[in-house]
Amino acid sequence: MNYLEQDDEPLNREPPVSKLVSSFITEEKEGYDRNHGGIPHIDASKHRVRVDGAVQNVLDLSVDQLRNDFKQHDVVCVLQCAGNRRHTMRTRLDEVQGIDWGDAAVMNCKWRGPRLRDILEKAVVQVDNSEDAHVAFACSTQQCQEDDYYGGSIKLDRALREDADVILALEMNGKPLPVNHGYPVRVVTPAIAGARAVKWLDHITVQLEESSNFYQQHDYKVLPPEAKDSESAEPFWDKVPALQEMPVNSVIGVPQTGDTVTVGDDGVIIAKGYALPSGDDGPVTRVEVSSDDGATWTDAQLIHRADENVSSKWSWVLWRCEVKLTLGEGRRILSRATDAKGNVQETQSQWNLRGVAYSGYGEARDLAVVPEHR
Ligand SMILES: Nc1nc2c(c(=O)[nH]1)N[C@H]1C(S)=C(S)[C@@H](COP(=O)(O)O)O[C@H]1N2
Ligand SMILES: [Mo]
Repeated sequence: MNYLEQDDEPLNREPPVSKLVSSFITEEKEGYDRNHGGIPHIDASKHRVRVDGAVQNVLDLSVDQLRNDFKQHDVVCVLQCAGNRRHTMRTRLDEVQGIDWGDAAVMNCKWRGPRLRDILEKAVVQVDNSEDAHVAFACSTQQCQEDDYYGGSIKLDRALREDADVILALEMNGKPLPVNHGYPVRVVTPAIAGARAVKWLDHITVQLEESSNFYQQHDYKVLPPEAKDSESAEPFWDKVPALQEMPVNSVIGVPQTGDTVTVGDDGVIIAKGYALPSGDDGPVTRVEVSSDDGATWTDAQLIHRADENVSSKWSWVLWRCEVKLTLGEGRRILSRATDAKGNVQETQSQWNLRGVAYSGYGEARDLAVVPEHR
């Protein structure tokens, strides 16, 4: 048994967003944590990832095999909880169910490991049409709050697409995965909601249905507005698709709602934030900022970090922008992002019971603007 112990309480936390937007690559200690159960402590030397289902060769891969028998691939990508920005939906639109995430349930890291497609190639997938099939991931050692293991799935054709960069990550930012982020191996599915990036991965199944796990079927879905409470939501869970790709988004990290900001004679402050592309349509190509409730917009400067041989399409951009504000109380700044395919961030998202995929304009409200020298 490679399952040693499990911390009891699910660890859920996010850093201050002002801190998050100060570094293009999110350091381990600044990364958010999202867990539906305790954190398993796994002995990597005994750990195996089983690959089965609609495959010709069932595989039982050790961590050494994952590292040595397959080409290692680097991906810089955002990992974002589908509940990121839930607090904004809850306070700006209406009450929702779920952890009260601010704007920092997201991180941009460099991940390294074998491509899932290379592993599936070795297993030899046996399905007539990859468009109708799924790849399910599981961590069978993690007892969760709503199910007795954690699991999720993505479409098989996405897993097989070389340019979709789905990997089984063994490293984060050049080091072995930290225990809380899935040591010794997790799935990394660029542009797809964090819920499918299964940590402490021990089982991959090629199958004709989606994962039957609670977190695929009964959570992480954008329910229609008619689903107003748990009871009225019930009939919709089977009908609404599982959330996969996340929408174009941007957030203001500095200043924050309620801050007092100091301006010189020019009335200018520097606003900073991050912006995320929609699904496959990255990178973000434009971020605009407004200090007059959206009447006029100024282009922000985008900060990328090019990495040789690594696609820039999955990562965030950080942005900074000089913004002119008038002295007084109740000032507001807005941000909106556009990605390479022309998807533009919407003013507000539609309310949904679970408060997922919020992507309305970034906003810093109730700013008090005071002069530098009084
Ligand atoms: N085994 C397992 N994998 C998991 C989860 C979990 O609870 N257990 N949470 C998922 C969710 S909802 C998110 S948003 C990401 C969070 O990853 P992190 O904790 O490394 O930030 O992991 C996903 N993978
Ligand atoms: Mo999540």
